[in-house]
Amino acid sequence: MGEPRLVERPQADDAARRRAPAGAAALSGLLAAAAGIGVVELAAGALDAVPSLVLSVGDAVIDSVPGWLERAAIAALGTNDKPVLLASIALVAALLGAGTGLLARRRFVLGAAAFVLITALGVAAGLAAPDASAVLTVLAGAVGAAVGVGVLRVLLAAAAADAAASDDRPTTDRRHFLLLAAGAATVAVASGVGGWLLSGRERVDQLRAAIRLPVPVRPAGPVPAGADLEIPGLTPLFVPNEEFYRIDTALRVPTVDPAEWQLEIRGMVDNPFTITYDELMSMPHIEADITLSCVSNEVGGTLVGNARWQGVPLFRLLERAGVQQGATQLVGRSVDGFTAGFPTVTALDVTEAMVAVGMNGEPLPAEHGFPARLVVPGLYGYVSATKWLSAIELTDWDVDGYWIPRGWAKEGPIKTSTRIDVPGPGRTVTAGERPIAGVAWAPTRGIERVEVRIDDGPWQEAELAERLDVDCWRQWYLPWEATPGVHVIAARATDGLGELQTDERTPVAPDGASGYPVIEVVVEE
Ligand SMILES: Nc1nc2c(c(=O)[nH]1)N[C@H]1C(S)=C(S)[C@@H](COP(=O)(O)O)O[C@H]1N2
Ligand SMILES: [Mo]
Repeated sequence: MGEPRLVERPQADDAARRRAPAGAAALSGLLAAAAGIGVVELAAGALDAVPSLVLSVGDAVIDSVPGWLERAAIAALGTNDKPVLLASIALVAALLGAGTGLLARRRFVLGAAAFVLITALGVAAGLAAPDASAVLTVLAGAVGAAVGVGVLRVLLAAAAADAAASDDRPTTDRRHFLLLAAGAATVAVASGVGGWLLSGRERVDQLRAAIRLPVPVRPAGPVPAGADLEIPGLTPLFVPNEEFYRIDTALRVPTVDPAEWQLEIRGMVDNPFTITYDELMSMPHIEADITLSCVSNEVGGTLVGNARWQGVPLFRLLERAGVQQGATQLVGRSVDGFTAGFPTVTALDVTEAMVAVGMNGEPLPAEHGFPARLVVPGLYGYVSATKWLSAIELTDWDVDGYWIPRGWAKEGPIKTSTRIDVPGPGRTVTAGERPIAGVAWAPTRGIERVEVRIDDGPWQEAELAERLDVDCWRQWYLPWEATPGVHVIAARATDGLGELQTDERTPVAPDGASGYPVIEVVVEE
């Protein structure tokens, strides 16, 4: 490729040293990095034992970032935290690539060495992935670095030739460089996309599609008419799976083959055992309507959702294992290393606490923990709702789950909360008869009353949707004659024990936000 052309010219290295313009050298380095990364990602997609080095670097960042920063990122970015992290990694990779190009322009070996060093750091991050094969990962990194260095050399030589010839025959040489650059970009994009497609997501979705959930022995029962008010803009009683909020530390959604999956019940138990997916599916299942909330949910926030979950009650598995005295904490462990722990008595007392395999009538979506996760009514997700569950460990209270050393409370009961959904985004309506509507939740206690206050008026009792279950949120609404101007609307809920939610405003850390939601609505003529 281009070799014969180069022999009539000075040595490629000399030309590169003296003549490749800085801009072209930076572009060459960037494209070389992209091509090298693309090839490694292709290998990662094709081979289970080779982790994506880009995602591994992201995992390393997530693991090493201090708790307060991780919290701040979730607070600022919510469920966009992952795309932002990946975009940052891409930006840093692009800058490093461009820098390497500039270094190689002065001395090629230095640029090549920088390339190998950066790749080695990526490989080091990759080796920390749970099922990485050391040999294959190093090999993939070596191939990626070789591709990067090769592309860099070819592009720099072409850029140098272009510069050297810019007086006599600029157009052919420039076209030659641009063609090579376009070729490198194509390799980068095609291999990167190929790697993504091969990465196992497709396979998991196929495996999911083939699964039939068993008929529960204790179904959740029909939803009474009037349990969903169906007011435009009001969050539906059951949030569709595709719209359900997602929060986790997993940059790559774990792709678990249920045929190979096992759940281990171990620790302080008389009869530790493991159970396969088929065995779990053949046990008696229950269904329960449970509202799940993230402790990072701000007052008025969207990190909360309600679904119909199906699975095996936790207490059944614990009965079989025989929980020992002193096993005060139940820790769920994920295939990706995440852990979350809560009091063992909750698992025994709350009969709807389950190892869930179904969500809204479907096998769990990959993002929500396929093939199995924990769902425990009344507890924030960070202490309870372990996705991609691999083990249930009975232990004492000394063990800390993932988020505890990162600044979150050891225990995480969900606070009684309400949210105003309507008037919706923009909070601008025209004058006239307008509903004010929202959802309120206090899992395990239920919602007994919601009150709404408009401006400085009295607290008015809202209409509640038909009761479904104490673990499940309840919609509410208040008819309102909206008059032109700006209005301030507040809401507050009372749980099934008659306790009013606190009006004390607290931040999400360490144990969940509290306070009444307050919105401002602009009413136009
Ligand atoms: N494996 C794993 N499970 C996890 C988490 C995680 O980071 N990894 N996050 C937890 C948190 S903080 C919450 S709020 C819930 C969110 O569940 P969802 O994404 O299905 O809504 O999952 C929990 N389970
Ligand atoms: Mo969470």
